[in-house]
Amino acid sequence: MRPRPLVVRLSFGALVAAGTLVAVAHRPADIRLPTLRVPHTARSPTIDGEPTEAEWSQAARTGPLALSNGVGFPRRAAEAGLLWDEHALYVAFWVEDRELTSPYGARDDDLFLADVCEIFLDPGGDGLDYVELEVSPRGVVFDARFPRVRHDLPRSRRWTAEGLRWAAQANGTVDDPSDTDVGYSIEVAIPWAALGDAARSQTLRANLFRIDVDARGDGAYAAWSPPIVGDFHTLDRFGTLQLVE
Ligand SMILES: [Ca+2]
Ligand SMILES: [Ca+2]
Ligand SMILES: [Ca+2]
Repeated sequence: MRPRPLVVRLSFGALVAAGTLVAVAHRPADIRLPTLRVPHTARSPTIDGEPTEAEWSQAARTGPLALSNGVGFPRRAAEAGLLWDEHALYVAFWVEDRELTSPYGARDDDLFLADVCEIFLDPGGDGLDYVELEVSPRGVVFDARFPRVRHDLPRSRRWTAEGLRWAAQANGTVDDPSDTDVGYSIEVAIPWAALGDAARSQTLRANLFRIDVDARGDGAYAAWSPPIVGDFHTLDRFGTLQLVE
């Protein structure tokens, strides 16, 4: 959730300081906000952490998530796919990771300090009442609803997304640095009812993230729509999901 702001800000600041060529090429205004047309699915996928159902082959795909400072891509790729039906928004992640790490075991733990995939949804697009969902390679979930940006984290994370279903499947061993892992996958079903009235529209603002941490604690931060600054809660950098038939 909080991508070590100092590190990310420093890296972007260093680029700006290093030369106008790089800085000009990656000004936030130059990186367009993405839109995805998310198809309706007649059959809901089985939420078991293995996004292998035929429905997922019809999903809208983000393509490889980019580094969150907007400059290039992480060494280990991650991609998300989305579907919807009358009940829920379905999100899958396919993640490469050679070193799975996430020691957390309880809902709403600080999953964002280790390997994790994150979904931010701002249904009304007004920067208010937005939702943050995270799932770790162990299949632990974090759900928070913020009345406004970064407002009162302890209180915001006490919120529970009613009816949320999620699962993760690790291809490797989590928190065992003695071997080399392959990655993990995630499936999430987010009921529209959990998102409130603003979600009952054909478009919603959203962003999708992946944090890849190694055993030394070094992290790589990737996004569907790079926030540019070192903060995933940069709502004006969110992309748009269009729900189509
Ligand atoms: Ca599945
Ligand atoms: Ca919660
Ligand atoms: Ca990792």
